[in-house]
Amino acid sequence: MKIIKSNRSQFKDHQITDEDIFNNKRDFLKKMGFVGAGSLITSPSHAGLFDWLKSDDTPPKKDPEPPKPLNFKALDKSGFELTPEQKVTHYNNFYEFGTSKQDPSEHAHNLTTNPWELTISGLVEQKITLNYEDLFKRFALEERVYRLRCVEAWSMVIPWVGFSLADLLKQAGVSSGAKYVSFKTLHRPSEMRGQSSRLIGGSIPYPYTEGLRIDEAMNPLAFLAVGLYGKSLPNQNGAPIRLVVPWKYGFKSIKSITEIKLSKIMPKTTWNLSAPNEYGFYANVNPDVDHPRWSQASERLITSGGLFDQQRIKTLPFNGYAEQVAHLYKDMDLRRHF
Ligand SMILES: Nc1nc2c(c(=O)[nH]1)N[C@H]1C(S)=C(S)[C@@H](COP(=O)(O)O)O[C@H]1N2
Ligand SMILES: [Mo]
Repeated sequence: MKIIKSNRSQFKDHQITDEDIFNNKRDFLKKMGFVGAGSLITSPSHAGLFDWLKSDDTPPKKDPEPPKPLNFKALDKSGFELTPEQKVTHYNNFYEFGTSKQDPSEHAHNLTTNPWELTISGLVEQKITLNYEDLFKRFALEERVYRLRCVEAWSMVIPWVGFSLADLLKQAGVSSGAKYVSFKTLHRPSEMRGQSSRLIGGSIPYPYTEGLRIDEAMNPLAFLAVGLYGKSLPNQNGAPIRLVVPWKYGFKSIKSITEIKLSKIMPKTTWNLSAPNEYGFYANVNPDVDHPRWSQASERLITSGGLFDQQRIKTLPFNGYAEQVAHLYKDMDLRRHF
């Protein structure tokens, strides 16, 4: 797994042009070893996410110190092929819009993402409310390529844009009693058809909620994405802001977040509430613990091939990020805490 980190501060603030973004992106793709990456990069005319960089009169604040490169290790020597953007945005799980893989791309355009409010509250030193613009301006954006491994045994390799969850939590200030973080998706049945019909949205309780232990949340891999493929997130992928926890099954990576709350007690989470014997709170990717109804030993990697002509690869403990996160669970029985 190649993970790249690039920081907005390397851009020359508001002087940047779409062409610069384009070239910069090509640079990282080259560094990542994606040869012939030309077909993968967004064309300059689609760099919507970064439009504010040009229009902003006041240059964005620079990081006080340059970000330290994280010691991410490649999963294999050749690196995985990025999943084509068309598949990342048209094969989705977002039950608020329907339970089939095509439902989100067909129905999520009705979602209003601007204006947006995200609050960080509970056991924090200072409650924070972010509006739509804050999501793109307040933190140094970086691109990270992570593999998303769904509990249904398929995976994709996705170039996200966003910032570390830890950056946000540090701004709010974690109070000493805080042990867990919970996340809530927007609840707006008028725009999310699955929230008002069990036939469409399945039998899970809404709003969708997820949670992490505080040390998991502070791990540098835990990421808040506001974009993918160099553009702001399409609604079906969780606009305007969603969590990405690459060492856990995809259902932990909650979409369209409006609320983040720090607490002393372990929060209830949507899939665990609906089927506690199938979906645990931790949900760490683990090839040795099968889902009660299927094996987790391998996965279908969604690449540029046809839907039924995909690469079958071995599933790795913690989805290949063991070096970065295994220490978080060193005293735990991972069969019991699945
Ligand atoms: N609010 C919400 N978040 C969600 C889901 C959902 O149904 N609702 N599905 C989850 C599941 S099961 C997966 S695999 C990922 C899929 O993300 P993607 O569609 O961007 O690939 O989102 C997760 N986040
Ligand atoms: Mo999933």
